Amino acid sequence: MPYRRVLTIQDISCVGQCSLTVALPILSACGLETVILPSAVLSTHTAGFSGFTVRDLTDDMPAIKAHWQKENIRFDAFYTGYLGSTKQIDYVSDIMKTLGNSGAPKIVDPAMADFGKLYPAFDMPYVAKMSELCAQADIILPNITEACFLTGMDYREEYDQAYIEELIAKLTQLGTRTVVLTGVSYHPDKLGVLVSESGKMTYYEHKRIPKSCHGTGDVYASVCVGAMLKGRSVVEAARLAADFTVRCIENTIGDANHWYGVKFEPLLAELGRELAD
Ligand code: PXL
Repeated sequence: MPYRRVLTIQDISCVGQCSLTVALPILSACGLETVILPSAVLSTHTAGFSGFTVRDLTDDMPAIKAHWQKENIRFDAFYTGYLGSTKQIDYVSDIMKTLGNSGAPKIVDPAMADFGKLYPAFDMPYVAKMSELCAQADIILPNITEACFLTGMDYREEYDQAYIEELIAKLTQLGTRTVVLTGVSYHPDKLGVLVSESGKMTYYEHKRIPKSCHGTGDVYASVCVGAMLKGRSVVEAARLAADFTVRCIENTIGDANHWYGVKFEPLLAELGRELAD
């Protein structure tokens, strides 16, 4: 496999095992050169801590991009996650349009919502901008809540295959060809991921661990991106990421104090071996 350079744009939550503190080690363990562009710096993530600090880095982006351009720095792939503002999404879109090597995929995790609700920092204008970013992406990785916000469909806790297929159809109408929809469950003790590639759907079902852990969306997306950039098909990458995320949750649930993220680090060497050339 060629040595590839990926740019990932998401926040640094200093404490909380999510976003860049998950993406950087995971992509590096996959064997990829990982360049980061922090969208914001927070003292912790926003799901469960109170009084966190936030520094939005939107206004730093144009100068960072200009410097990279002057140095002729280019990327083989882009992967975006939790972003800082609607204005920032325009900058991110411009970076992806101008700093890619030929064929560099644009992979967007529209990290903005879960369990039927937007994260505290976001509102409907942000959702509209994120839909525009998804329209330009080659691959998007929403959960069901995010898919509902992106498409305007009602969020449901209980649903059938027809509902999921309608979600996928509407996501595809946004303009992206490949959708990796996470958190799809047709049985109470099972969970899965649905991959749609130009309308061809593949569902991978795995066991559901009866506890949800924060940060698993970021672990999932990072492994999936890492595996795709290491040459795995989207379906293979989606499976590998699901299995890895399950192992991370299993490695964490015995520790009641560890509520804010998953203990993924002890499993990184295993992931590196799975994706070794
Ligand atoms: O894991 C998604 C995420 C990323 N970054 C921040 C968050 C969250 C989810 O709540 O708060 C700052």
